[in-house]
Amino acid sequence: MTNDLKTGGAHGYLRIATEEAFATREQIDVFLRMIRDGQADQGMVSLWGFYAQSPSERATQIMDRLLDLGDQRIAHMDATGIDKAILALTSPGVQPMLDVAEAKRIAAAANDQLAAACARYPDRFIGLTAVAPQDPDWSAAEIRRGATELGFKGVQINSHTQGRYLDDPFFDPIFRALVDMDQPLYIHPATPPDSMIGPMLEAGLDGAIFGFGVETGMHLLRLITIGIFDRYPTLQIMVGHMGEALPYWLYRLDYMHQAGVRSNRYERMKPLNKTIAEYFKSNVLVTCSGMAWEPAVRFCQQVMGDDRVLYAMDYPYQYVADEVRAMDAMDISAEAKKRFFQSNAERWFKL
Ligand code: 1DF
Ligand code: MN
Repeated sequence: MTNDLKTGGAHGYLRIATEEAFATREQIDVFLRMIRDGQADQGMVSLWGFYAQSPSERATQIMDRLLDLGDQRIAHMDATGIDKAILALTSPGVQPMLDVAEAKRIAAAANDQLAAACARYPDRFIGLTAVAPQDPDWSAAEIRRGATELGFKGVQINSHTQGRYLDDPFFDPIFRALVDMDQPLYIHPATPPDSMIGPMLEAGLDGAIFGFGVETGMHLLRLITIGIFDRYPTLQIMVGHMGEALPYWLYRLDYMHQAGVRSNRYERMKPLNKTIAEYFKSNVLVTCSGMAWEPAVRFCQQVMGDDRVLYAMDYPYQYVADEVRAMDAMDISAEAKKRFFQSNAERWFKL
């Protein structure tokens, strides 16, 4: 990597990376124990059976980088011109853990560890709260603790929790806490649940290559079509990977949604206050994690507004200096580029 990527904003903007991952040792150890004891779902075996056990260069390097919230991470941010990283406990967080007391203990400890790292590097690290949706009331309290005591700026949930989706009324305390604290929810991908993963796993498509995006896009659509933004009009939900492909689908989604509503085809598909495309312009935020691709970024800016598209690197899973250069070189106005890299993150995370 050459040193042409500088932090400090002399080129006109700070680079704030909004989907950056860390892990804790005890989190990974529980994943490994669950795999060993036959308690892990197929997605966990595929994902963490690989990263936590493979001797390959990708797996060992990523494990080393995930576990570091110190000088190595800062050096890598410096080397790629990343001024600030918005950090979250890596997917699937503690969500697959069957022992709920253990899940809560590990999430709280991860939050404490992240808060300490943010205190050590206050101008470089920003935290998102990890929760254990298995216990929604505890998660609501942890969201409040994150916001009021730890200085965190949002919440990350890694898609489904043991096959349950956030549109289930069971999880409502989480949304109430988010709205009360006025913080965004980042729905980060996870491997699809066993009920969905079969044909993807068979083809090696269960992970970040495809399964992540399909499952997470569906999750956001479930929330929109159940009317989450009619119930909570101020709620903002972020998704990575250029909106998990949903922006590209908006026309068809709205056409078929309206056709379905008019014909009463599904009991739970009710009329909404807005079109799905309109919710994308009022309640959805998209980051370019894993998708440092100008045509996709500009398409999302065009359909959602350029105040709703944010930069992300997805360190350490996609640590590529040339991707930062590609985003720097986008043929958009200087003002739009500053919104993309800096001001949108400042606005929506209230930095
Ligand atoms: C991968 C990609 C893993 C992303 C991730 O978390 C992740 C991967 C476990 O490449 O296996 O966050 N990602 O967001 O693209
Ligand atoms: Mn990610």
